Amino acid sequence: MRFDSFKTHVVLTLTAACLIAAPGCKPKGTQSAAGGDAAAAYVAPGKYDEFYNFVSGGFSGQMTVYGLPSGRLFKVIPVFSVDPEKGYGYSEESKPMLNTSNGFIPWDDLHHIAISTTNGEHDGRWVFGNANNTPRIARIDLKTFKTAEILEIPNSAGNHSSPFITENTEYVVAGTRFSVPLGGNTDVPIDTYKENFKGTISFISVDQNSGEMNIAFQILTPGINFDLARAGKGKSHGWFFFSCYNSEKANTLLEVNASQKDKDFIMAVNWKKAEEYVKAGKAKRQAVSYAHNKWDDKTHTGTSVMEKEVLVLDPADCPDMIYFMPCPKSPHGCDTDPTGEYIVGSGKLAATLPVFSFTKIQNAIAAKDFEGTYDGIPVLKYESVLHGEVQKPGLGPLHTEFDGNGNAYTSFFVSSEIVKWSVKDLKVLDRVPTYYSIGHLSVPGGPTKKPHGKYVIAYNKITKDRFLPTGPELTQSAQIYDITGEKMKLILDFPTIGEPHYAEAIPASMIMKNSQKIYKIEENAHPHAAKGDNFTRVERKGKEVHVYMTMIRSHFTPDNIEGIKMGDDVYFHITNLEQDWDIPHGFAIKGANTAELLIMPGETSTMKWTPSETGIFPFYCTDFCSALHQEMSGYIRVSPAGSNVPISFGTGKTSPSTDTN
Ligand code: K7E
Ligand code: CUA
Repeated sequence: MRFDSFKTHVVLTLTAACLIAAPGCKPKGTQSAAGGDAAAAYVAPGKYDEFYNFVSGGFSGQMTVYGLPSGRLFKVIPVFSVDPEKGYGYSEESKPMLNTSNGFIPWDDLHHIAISTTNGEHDGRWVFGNANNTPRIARIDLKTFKTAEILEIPNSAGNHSSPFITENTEYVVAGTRFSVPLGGNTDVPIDTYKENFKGTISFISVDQNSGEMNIAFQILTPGINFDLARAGKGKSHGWFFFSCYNSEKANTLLEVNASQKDKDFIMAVNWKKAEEYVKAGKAKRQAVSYAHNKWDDKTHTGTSVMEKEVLVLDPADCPDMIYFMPCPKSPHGCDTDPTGEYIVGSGKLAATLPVFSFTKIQNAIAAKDFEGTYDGIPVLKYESVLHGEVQKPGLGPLHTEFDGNGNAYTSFFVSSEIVKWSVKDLKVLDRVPTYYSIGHLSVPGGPTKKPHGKYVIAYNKITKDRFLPTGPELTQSAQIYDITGEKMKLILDFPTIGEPHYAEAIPASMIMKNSQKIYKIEENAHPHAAKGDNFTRVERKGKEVHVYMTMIRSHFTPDNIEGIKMGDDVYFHITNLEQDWDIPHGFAIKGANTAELLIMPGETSTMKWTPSETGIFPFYCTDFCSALHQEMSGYIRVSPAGSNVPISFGTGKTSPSTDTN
């Protein structure tokens, strides 16, 4: 979330001097802003990092991959935004990945990621990310670090509470940030919010072999806003918890109108029960339209299909499926501890940090210990389900992560710090300042049943004086703290891309052993692949010219092409014949108003080019691939529309010896 309005609100409504000075005021007795034990983050040249850190790219729409503890950037994975560096969203094959029911969308805002788990522990298969703006979930394959699938979510507007996964990655779950009118007539006055606006949460099934996602069912909810969520695990496996705000159902000036009530909610969903209702035929079919985009590693091509239907459960038909738990003031993060017994709600405007007990929730439900209902849904009594409150933890709690030793780490935006506390007795154990105004935080394995621990990383909203200035916008940044001792120790600042929100870290050993080195050329099933120089050719089909080209160190075949005419669309289908790790070739042609192509070993990729004038257009390889990379180039001739220059093509037809004749 962006915090501008939140800050204003806090300054207006709370009086603590520290708040007005926020962001960046330093709690007493903390170490100085500079320094830190940088040696602890040092990874010597040629040595590997211990963890991969998958970090959301915020408004860049991408996901980034860093090493921990070095903070070195390894990769920007293009997900929801076009990326000229890799030709993503520009190559003909990748364009379908960004298709939606609103057409091709070149940008989105990625806030949260989730690494797949088995039995509640990281398994290193996939990482999921959310598109916050035009609601979608992406699945990235961790063998190739490529976006393998993007599924749009209908009946959603602002897919913030997402993606969160169940213990065995049975489901990826997504809650809508904005409630909106659903179904047939959505053209209604905004001030009919209370009658007409509804929320949904979506349970997206994941095929355990292929990873393929499908919307299993949606649950209709009252017209509130969903912020974040977590699955239960261990004893609470089968349940899901969502933080909700705007229980006031305000539709204007939310910073005031959605902060009226003393408490909002955490919504507890019994998804095993929901599954039973779906099986029993309680879900209604609803006609909708949403894009389902899949990448095929064999054809090196994305396809986009419009899905037409979704199953919706209405809680009115499904008793004992969802419950509300009161949670102080506008909860943001909602995090379950490694045992699954404790659920931490972080009320952004609250002075305490409530911790709920799953056992008490179950007991209260069994005893029908309700304080009333909200839109027909039972509301549990706060005191009955509360494990306890962390007293005076800090100001503006946002998110909580866990280590494997019974400790929790909560980020505090307003007081700009990480606070370590004991889950069992709720005592504050330590606090360190962050520079500045931390949003999310991450402990390696923090959301799993078996956290890997060792570090906590702060993803900050404001950078101020931490790095060399770069004009009005400073780099985004993160900070790493060593948590192996009793006290947290700052060991490194590192810049990040976009605005980082949630991130997860996983031991490198769980990923690197599976990392794919090449695509096998014999498995290339692209319909336009040229799997050897003898398959290269140029074919005219009316106003379309198809160039079937290969690339290998250090030439293109063909590299001289003639017979293109004004008014033609030229499709370069280029196959990289290399079968060697880390030898992509690039392709760029003068005047192309798209991007380059960056083609992996064994892959085929297509660029569409429409010449805008006659003449000779050079093309070249953009990735320095050999000592003769600079020689890896060619020419294409474009003649006037009526010209009778025939199609011709070749490479090395004119050898240097004949050239001297
Ligand atoms: Cu940045 Cu997860 Cu969108 Cu909190 S949210 S910070
Ligand atoms: Cu191929 Cu440079």
